[in-house]
Amino acid sequence: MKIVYKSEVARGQQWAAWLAQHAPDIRFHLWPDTGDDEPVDFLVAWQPPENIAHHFPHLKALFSVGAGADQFDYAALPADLPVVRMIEPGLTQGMVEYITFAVLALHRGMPRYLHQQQQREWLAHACPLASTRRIGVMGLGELGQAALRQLRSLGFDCGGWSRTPHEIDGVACWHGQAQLAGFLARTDILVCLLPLTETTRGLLNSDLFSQLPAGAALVQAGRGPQLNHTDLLAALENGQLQAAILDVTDPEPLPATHPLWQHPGVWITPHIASQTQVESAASALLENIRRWQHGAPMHGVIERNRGY
Ligand code: NDP
Ligand code: OXD
Repeated sequence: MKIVYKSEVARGQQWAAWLAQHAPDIRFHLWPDTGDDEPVDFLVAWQPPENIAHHFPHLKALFSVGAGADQFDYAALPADLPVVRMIEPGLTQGMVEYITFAVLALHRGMPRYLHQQQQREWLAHACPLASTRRIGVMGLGELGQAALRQLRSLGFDCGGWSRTPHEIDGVACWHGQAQLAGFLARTDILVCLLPLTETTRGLLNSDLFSQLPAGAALVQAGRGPQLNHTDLLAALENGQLQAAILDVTDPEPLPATHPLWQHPGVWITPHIASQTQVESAASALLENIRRWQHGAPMHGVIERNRGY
């Protein structure tokens, strides 16, 4: 069994060390090294090399090093090549921590207090308890559901929206375009954990913001192209939104001259909400390869027709 890894070299060396210890039957190479003449079975990458079929004619699957797999140019991949996104507990826990931080910061009005501190202004505002703050998470997948479990444990009034119906203990669930308005109407803090697809591109726009209660807040940790920056600035200016915490933008990095950097209601982090953790990710990869060897379905295979 042979794997080629094509991403950050230092992390790749850690993957290699972990696999050497836990799966000595697997040969693991860091691109552009592909080892001997034996064919490569699996590629682990953020971006594959151009002409993947030429480099790896016998590839069994392409694994994304991240939870998202929207970065791939699917037209350039063999149509029958399984593409697998990363599902691993370290990545999930990182996102839970980020969403908890962001929701608590918005719940407690921290962007406003930071701005006040910069003005040396001592001014208290009323703050309701979590039980009366309605959180709405868009995306009820691996990350959205894990974040909701943590938010529920803090006592927030939790809701979620997905493409297909879900039932989650203690979470009011909505699904599909037809139920989006109902979900938005009861959401004070909106959290986006959606994959980027043709349907979710540009979804966070003026029309959507206008369906939230006035003075709502946004956490965007999905993908940059889901958010219309101009519409966000307009909603912040007219008070429809009070604040936003953005981990992803379009483009990335956000240009230094972009007005979002200066807006007192906006906090920006450079796409660090969550990162693949080497040990738990290598373990998840190994589990999937063992499943493939035993003819079992792998976890996280992208359904190309739905886009995630
Ligand atoms: P999953 O595939 O497990 O979950 C995706 C969820 O989105 C599902 O609940 C799905 O609905 C829902 N969804 C997809 N399309 C639509 C739609 N058109 N309308 C409504 N709901 C929709 O993904 P993960 O939870 O693992 O990851 C989510 C995303 O988080 C990633 O794709 C990536 O973009 C982002 N991410 C960001 C990181 C960061 O550092 N900022 C790190 C990791 C991930 P259904 O359940 O019905 O299928
Ligand atoms: C991911 C990411 O998809 O870091 O894992 O955004």
